[in-house]
Amino acid sequence: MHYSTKSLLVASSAALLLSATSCKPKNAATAVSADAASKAYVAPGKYDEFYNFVSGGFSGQLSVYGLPSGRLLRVIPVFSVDPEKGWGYSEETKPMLNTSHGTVPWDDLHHTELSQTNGEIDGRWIFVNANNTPRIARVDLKTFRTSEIIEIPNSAGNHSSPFITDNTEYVVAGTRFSVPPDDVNGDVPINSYKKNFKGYISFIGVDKTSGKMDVSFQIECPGINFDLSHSGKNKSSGWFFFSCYNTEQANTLLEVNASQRDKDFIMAVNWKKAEEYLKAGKGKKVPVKYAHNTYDDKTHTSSSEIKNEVTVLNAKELKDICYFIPCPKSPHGCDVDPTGEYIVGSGKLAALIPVFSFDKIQNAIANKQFAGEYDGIPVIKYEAALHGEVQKPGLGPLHTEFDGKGNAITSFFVSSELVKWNIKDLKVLDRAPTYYSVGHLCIPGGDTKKPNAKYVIAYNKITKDRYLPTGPELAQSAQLYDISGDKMQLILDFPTIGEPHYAQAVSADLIKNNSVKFFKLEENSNPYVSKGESTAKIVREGNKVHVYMTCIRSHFTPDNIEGIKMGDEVYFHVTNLEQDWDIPHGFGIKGANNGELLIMPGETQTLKWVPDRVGMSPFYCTDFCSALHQEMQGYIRVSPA
Ligand code: CUK
Repeated sequence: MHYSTKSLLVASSAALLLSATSCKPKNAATAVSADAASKAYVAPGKYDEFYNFVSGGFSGQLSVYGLPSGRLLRVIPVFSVDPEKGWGYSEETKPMLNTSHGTVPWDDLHHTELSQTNGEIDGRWIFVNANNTPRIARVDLKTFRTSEIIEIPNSAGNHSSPFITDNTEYVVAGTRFSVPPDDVNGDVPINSYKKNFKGYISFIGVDKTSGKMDVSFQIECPGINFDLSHSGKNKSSGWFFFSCYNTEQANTLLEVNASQRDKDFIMAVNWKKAEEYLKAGKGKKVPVKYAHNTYDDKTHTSSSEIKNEVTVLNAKELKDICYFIPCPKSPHGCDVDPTGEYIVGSGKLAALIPVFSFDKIQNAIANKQFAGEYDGIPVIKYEAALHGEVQKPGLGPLHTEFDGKGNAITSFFVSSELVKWNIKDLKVLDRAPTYYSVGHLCIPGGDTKKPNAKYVIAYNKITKDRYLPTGPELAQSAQLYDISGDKMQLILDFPTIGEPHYAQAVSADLIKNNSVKFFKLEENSNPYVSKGESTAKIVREGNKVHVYMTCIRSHFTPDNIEGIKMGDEVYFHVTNLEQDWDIPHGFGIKGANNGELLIMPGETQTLKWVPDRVGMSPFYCTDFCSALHQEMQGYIRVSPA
């Protein structure tokens, strides 16, 4: 390769980040050990041991892989329309992509967080974030479908989310871009940043039974960027920790480099205390606009509601809910170990990893070991909060997961490796190259109280020379390492969809037996359901035509549709009468300007169609369903108005 590692060593730290792709570990081809294939091999017909939920980055979707095989099992559409699932095409799913800006049919999904009970994964839901138009979605792990999407007000670039408290009381979000609050006119000079821009963190309450979310409260903070976060656990339960950058509050990162300060911050938030202030009426209700969309598995419809108010606490006024802790150069990952005592901040441009102690933080607060204030918020002295530093661990630390045996594994983007180190004595124990430029990493349960440290997976940004060329853009990839022994051992590469950021993995036993196999037809309360072929019909209301249609192997009823005129809006309400596992039907019309449907057994979905010409439009089932699948078809006749 024409890259040189020497240049890395002499480059400035900022340039290091930019030149990340130039670092190619040695022995790329020989790094896999001899028994690797058998370790990743899952025989045909056998199930994988883990589900791996992987963020799809700018695809806006969530992918599901089996581990250790790396087999792609499903792509769950969340924030982007998806023809394969009819997501965002059917009238029933369109409202799920609604926001206060109208329909936003795309987003950038970075982080995944499985719901927890008592700090352990409970297998009920997975939460994911939309980075662009700030939203959080909840995916139901019984159906592997998106059940709910909530927009976050007073935010932009919802990066620091959707991390949860240890009993899933809240999904927490921190804004990446500070912006003028929604209730003031944002039409201000951009260089009035320091005066007008604020950073918000949001606590989105989750109903224990239904999982339904609502924005419980927000905390207004100085105008800095929140990057990542994690909940406390055990002793630090009730606290939340955020990494922050751009503490110089620069409105342009061109001349004033965002990383000019020697130290940015970790922000520690006492959310139990914040709850007390809320109860005591210290919250201020402010007008905002945000969408809240829910999908119902009985009516098979979704509804979207715009909410108008949020309760805000002010961090500056309430001096004891937020504390800053200095953290070297542009902290990215902010990870809490399984005991809840150690908080790891990963400064992207730092040559060390600081590890903070929850006990010491508490001590420092009690004894006012402060180094002054930042925008009215106490700053704890670095040394007072520090457990210690991992020295020379690698270049460009990003994220850390834990093995539950007292060790941490950190990803290094620039030096392209995973590094295992001991939390207590801060000694590096092992390092393994990644191919190349790893971002996030994942150990099953690796951010919970109970990691299952059989594997670590690295999610890489660059795969030059790892896969067959596919034009200018190459697949991004995951790499699976066996970590059951002392040394990390690479056993598998597999490509991912979109750009993988965070991912989580969980034992398949927690999820697989709860999987819904089909929807019960007798429970289908969609307003346009036909529960049998005898109730299929065509109803005209002015220029709207409702076709109540059924499908079952291997025909649609009705399959000859006449009486449609130019200027009509035709709604095909298609009910899949099947009551069997894995027998969806599809519905596509020639020239369809609203995409297609995919209808699960027992479900009703609606395709709106506005004919664009007089003539004959055939339709057919798009999902192979039986030997007579090719016969599953029909005609729509369109006549002049
Ligand atoms: S970020 Cu992507 S590698 Cu958005 Cu969690 Cu760190």
